[in-house]
Amino acid sequence: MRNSKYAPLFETKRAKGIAIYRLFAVSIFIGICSIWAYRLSHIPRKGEDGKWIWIGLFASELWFGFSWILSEAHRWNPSYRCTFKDRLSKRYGNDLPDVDIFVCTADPAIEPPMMVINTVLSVMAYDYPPEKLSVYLSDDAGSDITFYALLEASQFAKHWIPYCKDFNVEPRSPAAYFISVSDTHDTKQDKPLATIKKLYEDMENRIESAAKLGRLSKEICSKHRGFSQWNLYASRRDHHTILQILIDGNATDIKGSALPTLVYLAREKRPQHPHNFKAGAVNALIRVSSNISNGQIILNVDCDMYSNNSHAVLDALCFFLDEEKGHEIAFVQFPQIFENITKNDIYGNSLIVGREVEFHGLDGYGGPLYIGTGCFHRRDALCGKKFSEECKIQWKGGNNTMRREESAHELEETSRFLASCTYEENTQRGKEIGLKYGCPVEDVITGLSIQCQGWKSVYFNPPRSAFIGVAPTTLPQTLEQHKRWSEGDFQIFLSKYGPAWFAHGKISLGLQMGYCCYCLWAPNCLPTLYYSVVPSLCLLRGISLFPQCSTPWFIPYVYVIVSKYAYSLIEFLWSGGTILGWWNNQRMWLYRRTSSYVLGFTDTILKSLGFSDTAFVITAKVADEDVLERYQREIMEFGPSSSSPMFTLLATIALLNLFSLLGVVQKLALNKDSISQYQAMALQILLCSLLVLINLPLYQGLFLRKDKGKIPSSVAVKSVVLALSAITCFTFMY
Ligand SMILES: *[C@@H]1O[C@H](CO)[C@@H](O)[C@H](O)[C@H]1NC(C)=O
Ligand SMILES: CC(=O)N[C@H]1CO[C@H](CO)[C@@H](O)[C@@H]1O
Repeated sequence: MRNSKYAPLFETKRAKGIAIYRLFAVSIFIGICSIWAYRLSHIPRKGEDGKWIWIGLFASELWFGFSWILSEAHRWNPSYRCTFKDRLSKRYGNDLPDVDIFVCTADPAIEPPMMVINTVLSVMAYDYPPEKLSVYLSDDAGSDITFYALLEASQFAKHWIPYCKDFNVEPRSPAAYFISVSDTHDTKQDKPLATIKKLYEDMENRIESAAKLGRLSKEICSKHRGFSQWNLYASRRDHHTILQILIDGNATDIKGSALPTLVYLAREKRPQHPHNFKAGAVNALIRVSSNISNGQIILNVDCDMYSNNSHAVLDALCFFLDEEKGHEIAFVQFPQIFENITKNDIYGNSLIVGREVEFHGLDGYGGPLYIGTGCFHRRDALCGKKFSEECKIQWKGGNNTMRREESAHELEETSRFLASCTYEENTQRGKEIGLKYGCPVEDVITGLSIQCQGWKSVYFNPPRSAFIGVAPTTLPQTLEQHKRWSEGDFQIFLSKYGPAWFAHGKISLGLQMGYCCYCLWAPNCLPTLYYSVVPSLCLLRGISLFPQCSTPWFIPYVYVIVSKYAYSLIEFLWSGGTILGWWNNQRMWLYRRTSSYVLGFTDTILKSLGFSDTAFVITAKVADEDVLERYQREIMEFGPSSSSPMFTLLATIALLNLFSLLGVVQKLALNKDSISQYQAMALQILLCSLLVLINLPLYQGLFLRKDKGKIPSSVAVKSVVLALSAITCFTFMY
């Protein structure tokens, strides 16, 4: 018995075989240094062709080498976690803390109410004492249809939660569960299953028809006093606080057991007050929940991510409640897993290397980033408290339960003003307290500042995923998402929280490097653009930029290229990807860098010079049928918003390389003597051919396809003209 008191609730393991990896990394580093040495020692003399071209190439390679060094922070010291839930239950029994769950939604058209309530139901059904669980939905659209859906869900929950517990159902999102049982038939459950499914479908019908109609009938509105709050509602950007406790502490399910508290919140919005997007919504939830349930642990999920594991709360608590190390931990981040990924992950959206490799690496240096969803927070830390040894909470003994005794109605009245838009004026909220404002990736900057306050974070990636969401299904959506991320991360780099200087001395060097890796996504566009355009143009003019096969300088290039790509392939396969998936991922690497990051970079620069303003684009979660069909067949989707400058850029670069390669082939065919000249340029030809090969789907989209997902002809014409004029200009210059 005495021993069990000292048994930890979680364990951290270091990776095996790390020494071999480090030796390998050192060998690549030597290769990179040799490449730099080659560039430096072979700068063309004054008067020779291409001195500036050469220097540009050197700068790019310097940058690539430097980013590679930064990315080693993700691989040098990985760690892995596991939890002991049985010890937790034994030790804490009835003393488990209150947990508040925040679900955020922002637009009923992009995030359908059915999806939202499936997320809500899945987290309400967690395997956790229901009287200690409170679920808050923040609806930034203030949509009465979403409210209606949540009201329906609160009724359905009275049947769903006991059903889940009786039959040990997984996953606990009804939609996902019904899909999963439709193939496996269990006769013992048959009748209850049929009953609950019927209830769900009836509810779905009612909600969908209301959503289709776009408004609620008088009959529905008369059912609940909550609807009267919409009487004064002017518009999505102009309304007072709407707050409704749909399930309070006294409600019970059909079997007489307690239910989790359920709260709907649409914070006040006025056109003259900035609402600060999701960060503003979460901060309003933090305040309102502190008055209603005040759980010391907060789980934050996006409305498109349902819980796939009803024990995830217990997993997270194993970290916070561990007697030895738990008090240092500010947040526990779970990975994002997407169910919409096709087999070969055509848009590289599964981010599996990030999930299986990079975040484990960050964890080894003091903790992963906070990525906005699937994350458990300690309330104190999220509210800006500095870490100190006194932060230890006495979880045992029950004095952490601050549940209020007032009635639901009184609580609503006293909480409402906490969500008003003037409440934050002249306070530290949005700066030091809660999520930070003014950054498109409010989550990352908030996580960084928490870590800078001395807290640690934990990355927990269990074999069975805890949260499952949907990823974008078209190229424009994917690129748009990456634009926002790269822009936000770069803003953090330039801000007063920049991981390179602000964080210095506050977090470990490895973590600083790890953050910089993400924060420097956007400027990556410059060397990548250079590398994918200039060598190909030079090829046309016969300017050689790489060492010949016969010189020893050729070796470091080949070694670095081959070993780096071979390693990345192995890493990708090890993370669970396919070979074609890796190839697609390389393409997306190029596309993101030559489109999203370019726009992210220029926007950030313009913004810091004061020319434009932050916009927050939500990624769509629904798609047309024919778009989905093409997605499932892994055909790249360029439409319909593909008139954006991103696609002109991509197409122009692809065509430039195609023309350059065709030019070389033509010269070789016409003039046999040039073979020896081009032999000397083997690496350059290889680079250009690979660029053409990886761009094949783009050429198809430009010239061969007829469906709606192809690149519009206006973009095709524009990019042909641009590519040809670039080649002509270059020919004149050199
Ligand atoms: C989701 O949970 C189920 C069990 O309910 C499990 O079989 C499945 O593998 C999980 N999904 C993922 C992506 O891990
Ligand atoms: C939003 C979205 O695109 N959802 C799709 C995810 O993928 C499944 C099957 O692969 C589709 O049925 C969903 O419609």
